[in-house]
Amino acid sequence: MKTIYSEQHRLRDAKTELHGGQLVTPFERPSRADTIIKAIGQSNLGDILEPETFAMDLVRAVHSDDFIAFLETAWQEWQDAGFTGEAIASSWPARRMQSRLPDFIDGKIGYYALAAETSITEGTWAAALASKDVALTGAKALLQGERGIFSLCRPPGHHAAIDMFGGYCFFNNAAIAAQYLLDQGAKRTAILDIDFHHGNGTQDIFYDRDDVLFCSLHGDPQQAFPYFLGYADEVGSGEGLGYNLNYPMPRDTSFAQWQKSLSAALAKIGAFVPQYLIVSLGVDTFENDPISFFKLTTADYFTTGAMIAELRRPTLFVMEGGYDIDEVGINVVEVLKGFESVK
Ligand code: 7XA
Ligand code: ZN
Repeated sequence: MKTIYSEQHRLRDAKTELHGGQLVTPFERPSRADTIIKAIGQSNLGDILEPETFAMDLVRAVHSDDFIAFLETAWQEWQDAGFTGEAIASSWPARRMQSRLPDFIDGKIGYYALAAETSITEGTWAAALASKDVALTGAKALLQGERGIFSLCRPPGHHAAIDMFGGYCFFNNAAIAAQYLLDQGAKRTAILDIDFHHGNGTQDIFYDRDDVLFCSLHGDPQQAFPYFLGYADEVGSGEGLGYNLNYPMPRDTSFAQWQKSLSAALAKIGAFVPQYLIVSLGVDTFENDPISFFKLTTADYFTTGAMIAELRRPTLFVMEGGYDIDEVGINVVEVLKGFESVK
């Protein structure tokens, strides 16, 4: 299996994350990708390739123009305003207030942010652009006949909604790749999100559509970020009714329990008969992940990859979360090796 990877991810190197009332070094940091690419290199999985550059039209196909324009200039506007720290939202259009876009950057960032942990910094825009290219290059390889591809996207994407960033995400890499596959002629694409956190952004983008089946396995939003989306009764709307499936699970969920949700989601995906499968691959389901609460072990990731491969669909793995820096690489490699083990 080939890996698509760009060194441009390093441009996303925020110094601050609002966590537990403190500004800490972000959990989503460059060393995550270093660990993963090192493990890939040592694994004999296959070549590591640079991404191509794709047109912004493919980003506009899933994100609004005003949101994209905001991301492009946010850091400059923040600096122009005289703020000396990283750009962090602190005001929102809360209940019974107006969802109007303010002119001033401190208001604008609150309008477009879905949470406050994710700062915008110098280099964030460039890294986000490169990350979507990593996903799109992987999708193009599927079109060219590859059976499985790993797009080592950083920053991640699955929380990024049509017009919101947050949860360490700016562009929704998996959604951009899915839309691209459809635009290139696919009739149906499925997205399986196995990151610990609900893929609220992906759900938002495809909620009223029946050409993308979205299945997300995640920590119960009663207890876990993003808190305000990801419940089992969110099943799609309009033509999309029945094409959004959420599998929230409680604290301390073991692999035995998690695997049941995975089997259920895979059965739904199999019945949907997608031409392509995109996996939002987070390994923050790991037992030692510092910000999550499931109990998967390294060995479980191999089984997970093998189960996904049994669908026998051309599959693009798109990197999302996973914050145990020591183990994130091996856990990702185990998923990919498990996938490759099924012939
Ligand atoms: O998949 N998403 C992540 O891994 C990021 C979650 C961000 C949680 C921040 C909670 N304060
Ligand atoms: Zn996550």
